[in-house]
Amino acid sequence: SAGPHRPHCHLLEKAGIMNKTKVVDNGKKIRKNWSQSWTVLHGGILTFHRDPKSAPPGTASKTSQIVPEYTVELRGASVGWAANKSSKKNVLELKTRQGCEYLMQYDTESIISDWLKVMQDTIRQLEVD
Ligand code: I3S
Repeated sequence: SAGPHRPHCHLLEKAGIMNKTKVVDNGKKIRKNWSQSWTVLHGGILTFHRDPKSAPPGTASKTSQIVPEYTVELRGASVGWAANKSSKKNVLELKTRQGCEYLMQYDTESIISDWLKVMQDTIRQLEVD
């Protein structure tokens, strides 16, 4: 089990490419802006990175363009399949305790299902911590 000096070392980690958009910001509905994102789950925090393609031309090297766009605390969050939130297939809806909502999408169902499972497990684990 996790000792006091190694918090969350038991939490699952995962990374991959995902399509995402924020849809609610602190309780306020905002316009969708789908973009591809290098998505990392680490220590109960989900980080969506900026799409390097959206960076202005001439912005240093590709590696330095991997910058966070949204960081999402999974403690107290909820996630599930989104119903009627998008015309796209395989869409997840992630709602944070702070009142933000994100849609996450990927055409390959097994990939998005794995993300759903790992986020649900993480949220459950954070409840008992
Ligand atoms: O839920 P909506 O408003 O139909 O979402 C679509 C729009 O955001 C659209 O952009 P405009 O704001 O320029 O209309 C996007 O291009 C679509 O991708 C959005 O719908 P989907 O079904 O792809 O989530």
